[in-house]
Amino acid sequence: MSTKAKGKILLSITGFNPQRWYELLSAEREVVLEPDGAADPSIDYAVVWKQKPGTLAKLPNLKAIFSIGAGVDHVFADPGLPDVPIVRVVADNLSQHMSEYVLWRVLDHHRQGQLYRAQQTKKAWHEPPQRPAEDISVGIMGMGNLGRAAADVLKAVGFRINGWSRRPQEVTGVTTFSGDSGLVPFLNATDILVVLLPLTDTTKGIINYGLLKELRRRNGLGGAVLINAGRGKLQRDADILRALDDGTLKEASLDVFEVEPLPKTSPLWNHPKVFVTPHAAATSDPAHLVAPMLSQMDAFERGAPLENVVDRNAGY
Ligand code: NDP
Ligand code: OXD
Repeated sequence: MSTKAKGKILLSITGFNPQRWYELLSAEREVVLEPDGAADPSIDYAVVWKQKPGTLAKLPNLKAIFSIGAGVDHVFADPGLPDVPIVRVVADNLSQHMSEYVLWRVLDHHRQGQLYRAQQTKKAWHEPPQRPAEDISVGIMGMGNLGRAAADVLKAVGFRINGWSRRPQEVTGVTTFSGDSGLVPFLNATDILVVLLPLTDTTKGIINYGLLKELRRRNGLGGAVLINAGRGKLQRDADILRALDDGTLKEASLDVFEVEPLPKTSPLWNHPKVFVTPHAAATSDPAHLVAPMLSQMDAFERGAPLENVVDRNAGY
């Protein structure tokens, strides 16, 4: 098929430079960065990250929207969203990045990284007690592609794993919980909480003080730990600060925040018990993600169904 016969792409990205995505996509298809005027009937696909609200409503012949991330809350944030399939990223490369982040943060809390960093600044030589990984239960909220991949890696190191999802599921070597009725039992059995949920109407604000109170605090870690790499609006930053300050939480690793970039005035930046990363747990790499996106478009044009299509009712 010639380049001309292939459907045209609108690349609509805010927050970072789209150049690499543009180069790789345009190697095979015509790509534009802004719709042409009030309405652009020539566009077939939109490849987006936090597209400007209203942009997609100007594309009367749009056939599908491709999110360049696994999360799609940024797509749904557009009130003029057309009713076409939304495809999200499911890719080994992304799962690998996320599993590395989760393993890194779990091990750092488990092996007392905060304590050793503080000791080093004081040149203090003190060896705290050590517990084996099997004494610690890591609870993963969101047992989707990323949660299950992280569970595999943590299991291999020896941690006990609990998983919580919307619908019941069975995962080898994981104690699974689901739905509203499974949430408190899941939390009561969890020492380190890893959040890998999507942001939806149901999950917004779920990581609040009441939820953190339900975490187990009986183990060699010296308190419960929160790791959030899902979305910032799942959590209430103020509740996390309260929980850290009154001992409900021992420590937190936060990759995502209610407002991003995290405002310079946020007390989370300087909190001695908080480890901050700038929404960088698993970065979408165009070198790995553009080829499968283009293959999907080719297959779709040959009549195949799209894969990894978001369930609009569930919101993820
Ligand atoms: P999936 O859609 O594969 O998995 C989502 C999981 O969350 C599923 O297990 C789902 O349950 C569960 N879930 C959704 N809603 C609820 C609910 N109301 N109650 C209980 N469980 C629920 O997503 P991914 O694993 O691919 O990605 C997860 C999220 O990670 C993304 O949405 C994104 O926000 C975030 N992310 C963050 C990145 C970063 O750099 N910080 C990078 C990439 C993604 P069920 O299995 O029953 O459907
Ligand atoms: C994603 C992200 O959703 O990077 O993929 O946050």
